[in-house]
Amino acid sequence: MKKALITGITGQDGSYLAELLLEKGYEVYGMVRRSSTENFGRIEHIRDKIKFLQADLLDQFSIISAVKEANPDEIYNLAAQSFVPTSWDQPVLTGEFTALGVTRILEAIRHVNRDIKFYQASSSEMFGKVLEVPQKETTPFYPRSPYGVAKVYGHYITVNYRESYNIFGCSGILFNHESPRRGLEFVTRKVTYNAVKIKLNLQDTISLGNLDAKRDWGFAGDYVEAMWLMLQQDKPDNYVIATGETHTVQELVEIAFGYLNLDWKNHVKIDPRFIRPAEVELLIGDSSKARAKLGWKPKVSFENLVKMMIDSDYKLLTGKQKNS
Ligand code: NAP
Ligand code: G4F
Repeated sequence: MKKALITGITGQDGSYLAELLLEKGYEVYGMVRRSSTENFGRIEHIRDKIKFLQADLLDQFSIISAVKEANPDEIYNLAAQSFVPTSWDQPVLTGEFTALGVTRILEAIRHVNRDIKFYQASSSEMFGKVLEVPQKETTPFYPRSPYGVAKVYGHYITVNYRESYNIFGCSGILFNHESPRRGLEFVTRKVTYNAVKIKLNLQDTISLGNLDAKRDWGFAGDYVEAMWLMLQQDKPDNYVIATGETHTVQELVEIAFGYLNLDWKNHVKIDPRFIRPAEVELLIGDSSKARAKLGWKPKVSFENLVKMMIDSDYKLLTGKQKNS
């Protein structure tokens, strides 16, 4: 039985990856940080099957202890301060978690067992003000937020430990991926959750920022499969994971409100508080390398993803299925 340690197991991706690895027969360890109230909502249904280890990305010794205790075959580093706007408010902390946290895990691998395979959750935010369309593994980076800058560090430190110490480290450059388990502050979930509330007359409007930004949005459940596939290859490498389609925030709004038979123009307000100091205007990924080498491809379309999230939020808010 293979063993895997997942950091960020309480997050969106951590929960889907834990499900996938349990299905594949792995013994799954989850690294969690101490909190005054438990934050296991996304993994409640599988918590009995997971072995939890307390550690924090800021604390080197706790990470070494967790790695020693689990002694896993694979580590998936999904933990991070992952919300881009917060990275302008807390740039130092974002650097500590999202950049240096990666080095702390790699150092634990170097000291405990160099045969552990390592997955780093890199991001399309690294492409920022894009220098090529579509973006692929060789596209130069131009990050536009402290978060993006921190992810560039995490990417290169993973490549560096691969080249310096022969550690099997993979960097997955994942484009935006969403699900009913997405945090409420990210734009997809913000739109689906609040559109349902509007439909139910619980509120009348939703405030958003830049409706023209374009993103390559996929389904998180499809993307965790790519993470696992990367660690099953003979050699470590970097891979772009994306759908190859891009949509504006406005299209997202149109689909979500349209599915609820609402006219979005009556309910959406633009609030400058949600406009970013520097925007990533366009993301669209070329995942042909992952498709050819990993045999990976996305299964859920953008429209079905938005509908899946609306259906889930409707059930969450009413306790009933939405009639189509
Ligand atoms: P998420 O839902 O925000 O989850 C982040 C996880 O990190 C949570 O489990 C959180 O724990 C944990 N964490 C944060 N700070 C920590 C610390 N100091 N010590 C230990 N754990 C800590 O993020 P996600 O959407 O699942 O994304 C997973 C990873 O992929 C992140 O690294 C993100 O930056 C990256 N990524 C995401 C996307 C995307 O579109 N979703 C795309 C590219 C890359 P708590 O529950 O305790 O807060
Ligand atoms: O949903 P978002 O906050 O995601 P963003 O910034 O693209 O970052 C996500 O994807 C990255 C991968 O590219 C991950 F690395 C990162 O961890 C995270 O998961 O914003 C998407 C777009 C932006 O252009 C933003 O300006 O939506 C625009 N937007 C417009 N109004 C809004 C809003 N974003 C948010 N969060 N809230 C709004 O009201």
